[in-house]
Amino acid sequence: MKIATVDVVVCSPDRNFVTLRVTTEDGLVGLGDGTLNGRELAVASYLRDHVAPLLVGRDAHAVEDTWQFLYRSGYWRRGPVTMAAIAAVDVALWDLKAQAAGMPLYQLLGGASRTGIMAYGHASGRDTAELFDSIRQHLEAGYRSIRVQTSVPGINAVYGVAAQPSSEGKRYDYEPAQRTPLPAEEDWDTRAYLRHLPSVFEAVRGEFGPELPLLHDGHHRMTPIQAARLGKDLEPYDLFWLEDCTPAENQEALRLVRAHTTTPLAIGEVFNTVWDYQTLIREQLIDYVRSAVTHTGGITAMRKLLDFAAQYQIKSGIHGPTDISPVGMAAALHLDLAIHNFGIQEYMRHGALTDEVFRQSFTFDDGYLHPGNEPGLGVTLDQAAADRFPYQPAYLPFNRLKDGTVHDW
Ligand code: EZ4
Ligand code: CO
Repeated sequence: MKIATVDVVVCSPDRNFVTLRVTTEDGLVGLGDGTLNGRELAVASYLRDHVAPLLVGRDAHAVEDTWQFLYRSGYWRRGPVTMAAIAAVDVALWDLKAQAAGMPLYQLLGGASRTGIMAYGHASGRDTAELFDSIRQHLEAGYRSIRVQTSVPGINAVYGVAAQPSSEGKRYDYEPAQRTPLPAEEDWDTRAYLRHLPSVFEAVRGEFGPELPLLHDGHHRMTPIQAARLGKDLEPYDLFWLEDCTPAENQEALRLVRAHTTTPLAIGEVFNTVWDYQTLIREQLIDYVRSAVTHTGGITAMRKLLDFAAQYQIKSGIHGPTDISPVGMAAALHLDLAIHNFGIQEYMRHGALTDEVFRQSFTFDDGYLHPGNEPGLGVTLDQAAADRFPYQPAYLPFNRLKDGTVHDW
């Protein structure tokens, strides 16, 4: 199964996506996702200029060998651009192998370990009434686990909160990347946030009861001692997880957080290799691995990372925002279905334009996703549709403290 052509499709239906398309001499087409939010063209160039020429003529079946070749032979290791590019190749090759086998990819990963993949959605509101509406809409849309983000009094723009309430007839669509030539500037005050957030969870538990799994994303904005306090303050509300409480490239920081709270911790959406997790996993400082298949070297690397985590009773919580393309989502779903230590899957739903470009076979029913049973990933790309949506510059916002200091995303 020799690789005949390798090309990169950059398109922007609803938002930017980088897709790798690998075609074999017998005409099979495999897809991989290399989307890196706000840095899309860097991955596109890495793939087009430095990886595609190396792949033509190689055996598409050699998934492990190709991964090792790209990781080791480039000399420069790790980093989000490199690992997104390797992920795109890896997922495209797994797609091809499963198509050649005539099986859905999860069968090649060991077969299904469950009947469905529990998913969580993103509810948000600028106040309690708006937040409750958003949670109800998610429940009606079939979600059975909900991430809760809200505005904070005194802060003008908070990440994770939709600017438009979904009750105004618009589809709820929190999309942090703005289609502007410069990143938007937001503000932040950690003390105000720490004071306000527990009252929000108290209100949500009061309205929706004790059973509904609730999650929250701290987006790396706390120091270890602040995160320890928030974890303690949220214990009465029984969170499924508190995500990205500190900037975790300092893995040791989690020792302090862990020593003070039993709120489960999830970390890793900005990580890109197993090395970012060494201390976190070996010392059992987290409960969920948040990496995306798309940003962590693909199925091959994620499988090894999650097998390592499994030895320490740490589960998966694969990153699945809308900046993971339907190709990257499908890869996550096949892996979710196959691994034993599955935890939960993030699922935000793409917009209608994205669905015009990417035809998908996965389903979402009563809280559970399933990747479907088409051979391969089960996703195809409509090139004519992609051509209608050319790349548009779009950047994630950043935030400053009251005195003007740039703070963590
Ligand atoms: O802000 O994917 O948990 N999910 C998240 C996401 C991230 C975006 C950044 O590209 O934090 O919404
Ligand atoms: Co997050």
